[in-house]
Amino acid sequence: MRRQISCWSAKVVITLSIGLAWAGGNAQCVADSVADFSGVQGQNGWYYGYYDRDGDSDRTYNAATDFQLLPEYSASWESWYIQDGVFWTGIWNDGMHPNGRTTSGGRQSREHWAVRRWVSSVAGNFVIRGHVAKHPHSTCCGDGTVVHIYLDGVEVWSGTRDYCDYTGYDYALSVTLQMGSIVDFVLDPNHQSNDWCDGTIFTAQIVSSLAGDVDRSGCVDDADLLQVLFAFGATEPNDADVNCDGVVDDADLLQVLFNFGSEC
Ligand SMILES: [Ca+2]
Ligand SMILES: [Ca+2]
Ligand SMILES: [Ca+2]
Ligand SMILES: [Ca+2]
Repeated sequence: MRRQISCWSAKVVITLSIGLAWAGGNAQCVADSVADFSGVQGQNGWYYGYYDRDGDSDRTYNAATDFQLLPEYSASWESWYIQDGVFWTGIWNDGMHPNGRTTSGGRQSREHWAVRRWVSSVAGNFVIRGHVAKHPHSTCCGDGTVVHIYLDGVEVWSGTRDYCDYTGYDYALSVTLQMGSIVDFVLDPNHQSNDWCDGTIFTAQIVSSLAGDVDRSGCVDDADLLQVLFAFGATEPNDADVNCDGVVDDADLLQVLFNFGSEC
């Protein structure tokens, strides 16, 4: 692969005159719930909250009025929570936990849904993708959980996580975002409101709808290829990290090549 890369590099450098658009951030990977996670509300556009369903008269999640911020963060547990020891409700880098009417460990019987919120800093067509599974620290019990994604208050996707499914599944959906669009990643304890063993991995990436369009010109072409080649080996956040795995390498180059000419 490296031999091919050097050939490509020589070819494109010699034959092309390119105007590169070096934008800040990563044009391919707009947001990542795991990499962006922090103990600061609003950092990188992420907010950590919950929905007090038993305190809501219509028991229907309204993103505009029912979202509340989780008030506490534990640096040692690297997790957001509310009233430790009173509710299980919490959010950490790759997952979350709800609280249910049927609960355990001395927690209060009350239905809370965990809500991880992202406020869009981009506009256009994107893909939201991620993984859902039972958390490895959670034993096999309970009735599983339900995950939802709401875009500007409208549920656009939902899935279930079975009580003992450690393998889980990937999801992906295409969306159109506006600047300031609100995307809520929501975990509810399932219809029985039983939170036993409800620790759930629920990750989210917001990525370009056109893989390989590094400079977001709307087309995958020489300019994108050059940008990947120039950044080859980079491990800091980089536009050329097409597959959003934190490094610019062969896999990113392949995605550009596979999609070369798309939308041009
Ligand atoms: Ca409501
Ligand atoms: Ca449950
Ligand atoms: Ca492009
Ligand atoms: Ca990569």
